[in-house]
Amino acid sequence: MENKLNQINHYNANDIQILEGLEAVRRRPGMYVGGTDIKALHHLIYEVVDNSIDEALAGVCNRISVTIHEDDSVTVEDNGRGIPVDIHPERGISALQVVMTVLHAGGKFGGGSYKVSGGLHGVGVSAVNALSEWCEVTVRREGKIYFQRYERGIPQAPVKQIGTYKGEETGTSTTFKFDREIFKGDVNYRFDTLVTRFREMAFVARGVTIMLKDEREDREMTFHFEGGIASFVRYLNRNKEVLHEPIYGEKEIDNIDIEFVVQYTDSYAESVYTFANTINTIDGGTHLTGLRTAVTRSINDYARKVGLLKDSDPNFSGDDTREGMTAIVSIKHPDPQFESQTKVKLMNPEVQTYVQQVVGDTFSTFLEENPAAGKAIIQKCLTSARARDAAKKARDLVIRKSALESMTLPGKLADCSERDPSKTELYIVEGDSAGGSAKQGRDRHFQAILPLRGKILNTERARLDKILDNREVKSLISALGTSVGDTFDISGLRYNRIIIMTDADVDGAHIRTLLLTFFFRYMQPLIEEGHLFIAQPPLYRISSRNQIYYAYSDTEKDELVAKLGGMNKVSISRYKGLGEMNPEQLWETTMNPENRTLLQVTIEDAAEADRTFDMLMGSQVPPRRRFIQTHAKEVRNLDI
Ligand code: 0RA
Repeated sequence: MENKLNQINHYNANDIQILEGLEAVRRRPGMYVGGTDIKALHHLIYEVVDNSIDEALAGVCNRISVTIHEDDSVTVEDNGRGIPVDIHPERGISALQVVMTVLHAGGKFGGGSYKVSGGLHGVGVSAVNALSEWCEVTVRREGKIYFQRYERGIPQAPVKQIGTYKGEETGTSTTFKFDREIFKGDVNYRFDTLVTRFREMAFVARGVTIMLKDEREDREMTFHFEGGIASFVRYLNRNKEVLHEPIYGEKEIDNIDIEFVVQYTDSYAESVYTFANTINTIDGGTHLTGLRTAVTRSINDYARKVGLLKDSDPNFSGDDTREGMTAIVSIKHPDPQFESQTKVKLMNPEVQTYVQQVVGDTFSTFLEENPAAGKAIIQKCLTSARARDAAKKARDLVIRKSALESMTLPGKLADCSERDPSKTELYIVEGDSAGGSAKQGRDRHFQAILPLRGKILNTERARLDKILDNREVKSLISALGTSVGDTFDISGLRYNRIIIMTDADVDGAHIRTLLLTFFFRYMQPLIEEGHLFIAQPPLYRISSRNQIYYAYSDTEKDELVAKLGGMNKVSISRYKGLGEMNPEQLWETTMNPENRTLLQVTIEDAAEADRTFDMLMGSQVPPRRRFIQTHAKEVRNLDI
C-alpha cells in the first residue's frame, strides 16, 4: 500500500516536469527536429530508427522493419533488447515511460551500456512522441509483452503487461502518427527519400536487414548488405567505368572503429560519403580530411617511386587526386563530437590521425601489390592535373588580357546595347554564316551574338584542356565575363541567358556536347543557376498556298502535312543548317522570345554531355562498347 502511494506521488511530481518538456517540443519543434516541414517529418522516422540502429551497432539487433500505414502512421519494429520496463529508481515510473516522455533520456539511458550511439538530434524518441497525435509502444522482454499508449506525448495509462511470448526474441515496436496540428499543410512521407536513407544505413550497419513497406501504395523494399560499405561503393559506381577493384580497409584504434573504401572511376566528379555512428556527416569533418590527406600522400609517394612523377614534376594536389574518386569513410566512436546539433560535421581531432593512418597503410599496400591499378589511378591524376593547369593558363590569359586591354571584348562578338545583364542574352552560334544571319536577325537591343567557328572545335577533337587553349573558347570566356574554374565568379556575368544555337546535325550535336562539357567542368554555377539554354531551330519549312509553316519535329511535320495537304499542294524542305535560314526566318523561328522555345540545361544534362564527350573524344577502351555497357547495367539493391 505504502509502496503504491509512493509511486503515485512520484508520478505526480514527474508529471508536471514531463508535461513541460513535451510542451516545449510542441511549441518549438525547430529546436528538436529541425522544423515542421517535410524534412522534419522524415526526421521523426529517422529518430526512431536510429534507436534501433543503436541496438544493431551494439550487436543485439539484426532486423528493423519500417511500415507506413494507410492512415500515415508509421511502425518501426526491431529485434533488439527491448526498451527496459522496470521501475526507474529515481523517478518511480517504468523506464519505458521515461524513455518515451523525458527529453534526452532515450538511447543513453541505462548507464551508458552502448559503445556508440547514433540518435540524430540526441533528443530521442520522446520528441517524436510529443509531436505525434498518438503513439503506441510494445516491448518484448523476458518472456513478457508490455504496452503503453500516448496522446500528444501524454501517457494514457501506466505501462501494462498485455501478454507473454515464447522463444528468445526480444524487441521494440513503436507506432506513431505525426500530428497534423504541428505538421501543417499537405506534407507526407516520401517512399524514395526513405529508401535512400535506409539503403545508406544498411550499407553502413553491415549485416542488418532493413525492411521498408509502404501500405499506402503497396510497395516494399528490403536492404541487407553483407559487403557493407564495399557494396556501397559498387552501388555508387554501378553506372561508371571503374579503374580497379574497391580498396577496402578496417581497423579499430583506441576503441574507435574505422572503415573506408575507395574506388576510382573514369568520371570527373568526386563522390564521397562520410559517416559517424551511421549518421551521414554531409559537411565531412576530421574523418574526411584524414582520408583525403592519406590518399593524396599515398598516390604521390607511389607515383614518385615508380617514376610516373619525375623529380621536376610538382606533387599532385588534393584536387588532382579527387577527380573520379568514389569513397566512403565510416567511423564508430564512443564519444563523437559534432560541430552543431544537426550533426553534419565531425570534429574529433584524433579521428583525423587514425583515419589517415588506416587509409595510408591500406592504400599504399594496395598500390604496391596492384601495379596495373596503381598506374591507371596515376594516369587519371595526371589528366586531372593537366586539365587544371590548362584551365589556369587560360584564366591567367583572360585576366592578363583584360587587364592590359581594359576588358576588351572579342572582335567577333556582336554585343547588344542594353547594359543591364539581367535583361540580356548571348547566342553562341555555330559557324560564320549562321552567325551572320543571327547578327542581322537579332534584336540588337538585348541580344548579343558570338559566332564560333565550328570546324576548328570539331576537327581538333582534342582533350578539354586543349580546347581551353582554343582561340574561340577564349573569346567565349571573355565575352561572358565570369572567368573559369576556381576563380569563376558569377557576379561578372554579362548576360542573363546564354543560348547555344547549333545545327540539327551530327556536327552540331558534337559542338553542343563540347560546349556543355566545357560549361559543366569550368562554369558549373552558371548551369546550376539556370543561365544556360539550347535554342530549338525548326527542322522543316513547309509552304502551302504562299503561307510558310515551321515544324520542329518529325511528328509536327507529319501533322502539319496531313492538315494542309488535304486540299493543297504542299512543299516541304528540311533545314540542313542554320545558315539556310535568312535573318528574318531565324528571328521568327528561333530567336524571337514570343515564338521561340528554349531548352533550359540542367546539371544532369550537362553531366550526361560530359560522359558523352569522353566517349566521343575516345579513350583506351573501345568507346561504343563502353557506352553501351555503361547504360545496360541495372540498379539492384542486393550485394553487387
Ligand atoms: C534503453 C536501454 C536499452 C535499450 C533501449 C533503451 C532501447 C531503445 C529502443 C528504441 C527503439 N528500439 C529500442 N531498443 C532498445 C538497453 C537495454 C538492456 O540493457 O537490456
